[in-house]
Amino acid sequence: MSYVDEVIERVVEKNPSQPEFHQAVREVLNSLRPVVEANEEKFRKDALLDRIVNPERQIIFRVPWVDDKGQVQVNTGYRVQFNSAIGPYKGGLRLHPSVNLGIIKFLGFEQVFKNSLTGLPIGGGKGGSDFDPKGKSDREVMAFCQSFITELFKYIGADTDVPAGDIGTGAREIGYMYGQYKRLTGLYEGVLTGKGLSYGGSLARKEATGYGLLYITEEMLKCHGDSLKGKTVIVSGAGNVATYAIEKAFQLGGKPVTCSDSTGWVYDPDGIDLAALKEIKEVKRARLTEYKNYRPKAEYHEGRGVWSVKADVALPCATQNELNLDDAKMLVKNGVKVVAEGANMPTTQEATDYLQENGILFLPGKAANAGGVATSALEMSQNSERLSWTFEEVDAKLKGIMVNLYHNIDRAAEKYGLKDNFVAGANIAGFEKVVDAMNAQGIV
Ligand code: NDP
Ligand code: 2IT
Repeated sequence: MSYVDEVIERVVEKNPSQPEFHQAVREVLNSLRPVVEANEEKFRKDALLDRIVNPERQIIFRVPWVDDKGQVQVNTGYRVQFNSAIGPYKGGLRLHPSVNLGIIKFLGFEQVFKNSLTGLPIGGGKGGSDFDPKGKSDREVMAFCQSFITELFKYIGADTDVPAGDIGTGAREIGYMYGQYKRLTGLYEGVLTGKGLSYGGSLARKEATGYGLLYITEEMLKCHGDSLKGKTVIVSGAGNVATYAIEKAFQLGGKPVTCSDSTGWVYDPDGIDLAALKEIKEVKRARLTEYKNYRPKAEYHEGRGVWSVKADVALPCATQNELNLDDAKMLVKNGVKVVAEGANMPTTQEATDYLQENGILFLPGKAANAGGVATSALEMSQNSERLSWTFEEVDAKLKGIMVNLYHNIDRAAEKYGLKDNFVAGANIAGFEKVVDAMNAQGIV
């Protein structure tokens, strides 16, 4: 049996009930076959893939807090410090009831390669909790965040592990966590990114993931003799990534016509009303059902359905496995040319295969959404030098990183005779740098 198959088998056997982790490992290792098989004995002897799929450290802890009725609630907290070969662990904190160890491991594993692709010195990690911020008061969210950090502060630091936002963790949560970290340690340091601008945050971090997604999509289109101008864009999600993907899509001359949340979706043929979306989600923290109050002509539908709308470009920006094989078939039938993942692993493996087999230009999340973590690394740089760069400076750097990243994955795919297979290109290019650093540092 090949070394790749052996490792996949071991991962499945040793990590039962973690289907998302298996899925992420399978996807990466399958596309590494040409690299590994060219030097299989060395990879096996050094147990390189075994080391890559085993997190350096996994921390699981109790998070007790008191709700507004005086009832004690208990959640589980996680931080998976996956790989520090190229820098301190870096990656977001997800707060969502669906969080479990397998979800955090899939995200941490993806993060290792994504962070490598940014070209910046950041290793991979991820964390979070099964806490659901939805419907909680500010005080309850603060109580949870303080309790969460009261345990996690022992394991993080500006030069060791730097968490940030993800689903359910935005500026409010990062603020409460930062305050508690500072109180416990007495350190005013860049231990978290996505901070508010008044206490060490970076301009353009909020926008970075969505903007970066559109920068890389535009660069890919440019290299294929096309552009976003005049394109109809369908977007899922209505959170941080989706909102700023919609904003940049407009700025580049596209027309985003959909967005969605976990209860329903909006189709606005005139283009999404961005001001309304921001007010509903960022200010009121409300449901998309409210969108019709702002735009009576728009359609609101319960459930899912964004992928049924005819468009040129599809941007899944909500969560994992939200675009399945049936959706992929619908996209192809409707003439979609590009799918670029704003979320982490939003497309199932079967759907990815179908899209690629049908000539869709497919940009995987670990490349397409790397602008967020890249800008987090820029926030770390600003914190280290105790300076703040302008929005324009950060945005220009972000754009440069995404353009370089595109060419890097494009070259890697071409090198192995896989032109336009950006899944393979991203996995190979991300992997090569991490492996080089691991080899140089010996068996650690
Ligand atoms: P937010 O919490 O800001 O928004 C998430 C959005 O997705 C919401 O509209 C939410 O709807 C929807 N959603 C979440 N879970 C589900 C679900 N199980 N089913 C249906 N809809 C769901 O998160 P972000 O925008 O930050 O993150 C979105 C994706 O992008 C995630 O995959 C994240 O890992 C990834 N990502 C985020 C980065 C960042 O910088 N924030 C960077 C790179 C990737 P509702 O509010 O109803 O739950
Ligand atoms: O998935 C991701 O890359 C993020 N949630 C952002 C991580 C970060 O450290 O900014």
